[in-house]
Amino acid sequence: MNAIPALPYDYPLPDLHSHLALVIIDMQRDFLEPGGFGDALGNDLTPLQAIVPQLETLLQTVRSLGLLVIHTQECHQPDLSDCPPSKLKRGNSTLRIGDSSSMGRILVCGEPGNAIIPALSPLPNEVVILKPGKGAFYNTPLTSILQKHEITHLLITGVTTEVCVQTTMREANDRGYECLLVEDCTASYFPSFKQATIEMLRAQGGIIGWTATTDQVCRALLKS
Ligand code: TIU
Repeated sequence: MNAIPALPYDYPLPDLHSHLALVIIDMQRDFLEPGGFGDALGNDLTPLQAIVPQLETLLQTVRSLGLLVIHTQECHQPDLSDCPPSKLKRGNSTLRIGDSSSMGRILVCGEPGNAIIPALSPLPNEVVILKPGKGAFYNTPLTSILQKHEITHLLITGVTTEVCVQTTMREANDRGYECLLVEDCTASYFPSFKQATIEMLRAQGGIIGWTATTDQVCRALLKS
């Protein structure tokens, strides 16, 4: 059986590549660019911007193999009816979800800042999941899309590692998916949180899943 060298041990690939999908979580202007939600929360954006080249490499490889690509966007309807009051009120930021910023209304579907960054723009044949929560399974059609495509294995990437990425990986693991987090294709505004997340996900014999680098993933996929 083909495998990706990974931690805590090799990640067994499915018999058919077509059962493997790439998930790219929330690589949106709102999280990566000045004036967006991440910036409004007072974060340093540079760790998130730094993963873009590796994600471009991984995306190119996955596209060349014809695998399913799933992008997610954290966003809400313009009337914010899908945003719980707790999420709306949380924090002490001057800019809140739904407020106007230099890139349009913060975390609202269809606004310029809510778009995926141009370097990783979805192709017309790729899946885009609009999600109101942190996890990509909550209040979205993701489960039925994965079932329709007979996906069993997920390569997970994106931002932020300990928030939407970790939540999604835990949700996927509970639903029976074999998940590998691509270490250098995920980032947090807090590098120590990224490191802690990587370690906790793969502890106890891969309690939530595996981790590997872009290079390890791409080499294994291209030779298998
Ligand atoms: N604020 C933060 O770290 N993250 C989010 O709110 N969303 C995602 O992680 N995508």
